[in-house]
Amino acid sequence: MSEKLQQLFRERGPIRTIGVIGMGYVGIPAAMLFADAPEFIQVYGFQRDSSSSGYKITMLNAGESPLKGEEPGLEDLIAKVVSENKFVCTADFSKIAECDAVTLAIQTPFKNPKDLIPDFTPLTDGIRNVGRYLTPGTLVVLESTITPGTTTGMARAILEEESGLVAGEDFGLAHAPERVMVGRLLQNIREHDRIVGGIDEVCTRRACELYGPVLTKAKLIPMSATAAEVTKTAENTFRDLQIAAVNELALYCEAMGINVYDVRTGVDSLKGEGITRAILWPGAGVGGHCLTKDTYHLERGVSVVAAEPLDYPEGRESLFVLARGINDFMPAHMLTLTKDALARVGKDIRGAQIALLGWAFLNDSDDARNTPAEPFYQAAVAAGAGVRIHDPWVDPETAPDVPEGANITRDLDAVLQGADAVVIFAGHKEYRTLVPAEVKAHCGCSHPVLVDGRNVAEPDAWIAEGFVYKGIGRGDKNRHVIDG
Ligand code: SAJ
Repeated sequence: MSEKLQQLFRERGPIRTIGVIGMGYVGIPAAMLFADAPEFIQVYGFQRDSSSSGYKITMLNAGESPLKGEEPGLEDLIAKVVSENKFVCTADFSKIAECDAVTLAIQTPFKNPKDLIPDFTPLTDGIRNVGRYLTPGTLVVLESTITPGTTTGMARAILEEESGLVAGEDFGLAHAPERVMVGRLLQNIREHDRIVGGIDEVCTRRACELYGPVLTKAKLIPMSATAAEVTKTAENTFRDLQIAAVNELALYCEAMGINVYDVRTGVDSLKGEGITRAILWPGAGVGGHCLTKDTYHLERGVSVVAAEPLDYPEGRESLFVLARGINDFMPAHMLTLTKDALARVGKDIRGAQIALLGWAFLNDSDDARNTPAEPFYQAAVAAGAGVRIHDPWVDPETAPDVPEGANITRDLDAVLQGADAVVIFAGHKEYRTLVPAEVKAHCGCSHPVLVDGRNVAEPDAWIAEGFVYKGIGRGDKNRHVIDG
């Protein structure tokens, strides 16, 4: 433990001036909550004045939020702290030299989702900028989701190289992973327990001083920086694992001819101290930018942070990676269900017209990042089907990675017109009220197919209307007698 750093922190006194690097959906609410805390007197929001995101500087300094979508309380809070001169957004990174603490909330996306390697460039650029202006006695905190070993490895090396200072001696270094969800950013920061991991106890304590004032209902959970990195990646890995477990159960139930939702109700009924089962919901797949990548951060981490050789069952693949494989299999299973249903009425996938309902990866959301509908779309087109996409939430202009030739429309009737198969990928509320007779009229054939990936359709109502029904986990209905 460093006496020198403790002395430097004592000389600095309490944290008063804070810098937040990266004015995105993590950095902006974090900066505003720091600015609104009476303990702190000034917060700088650092944002590169680039063509793609420089507009944020002007908007934030005008007290406006550059974030899309509803974020309760954020717009008012930005206006408040700007009017009180407690927050300013700037591209002048030299002001980092004035800060007692600097946090980095810069995303680590995949360069290419296919190769599962994160693009750390934006983050390393940010860390390099901090290093350039770092002064003794400053605390640096990484909030981005990172591969375990990054804080004490790559981040520490860059900061020391750029500043000529030594982490843990001249400056503090910690990891405090963000746990925010779009739509409830401020609430999540205030109310989710905060993992705070320093490279040593002095840094951990200083980081607790930084985050303590912004928590309302939540508590601080101190640990080492690497344990904090593992916590963040593991909490999403475990959620992905839970989803994979219920997806596998759904596949088993289909094969055994039973209803997975009956089984789920039964399993979920086992509640009580230490015996509750965390059974989640089966579906058409797992999208988003958290669960699709954090498992691979954890997997890379265990090879990077090799304190001891990993002792693991000989020849067995990682359970976590297997879970990813099961979740990534679900769109292919949706195509199998579609093909099987078409075959029941003598149709082939080749030449079939498919209405794909729901491009977003989440119910009632416009977020389409890494949507499981995309691999389904690609495979269906490759199999010779025509696919029209409907989503009432996703903005076709800004949706990421929309495949070449695909277009997303909000005109449901047009997407349903002449469809041989209606395939539901997102559980949007609009799809829960579809009327089988109306959908069939648009499809215009005697036995359209309905494939329900999110349990939004009541099977008997659709079967009675002459649909060939298939549902994830609905082994009790997937071989029904075709009416009419
Ligand atoms: N999904 C299922 N079955 C489920 C739950 C989700 O198939 O039972 C699918 C969803 O359809 C979606 C994907 O998984 O395609 C991810 O859903 P999600 O609810 O996990 O939403 P995310 O990806 O936004 O996850 C975020 C994470 N939050 C942070 O990283 C801070 C995650 O840790 C949260 O648990 C999750 O939000 C949440 O609970 O909302």
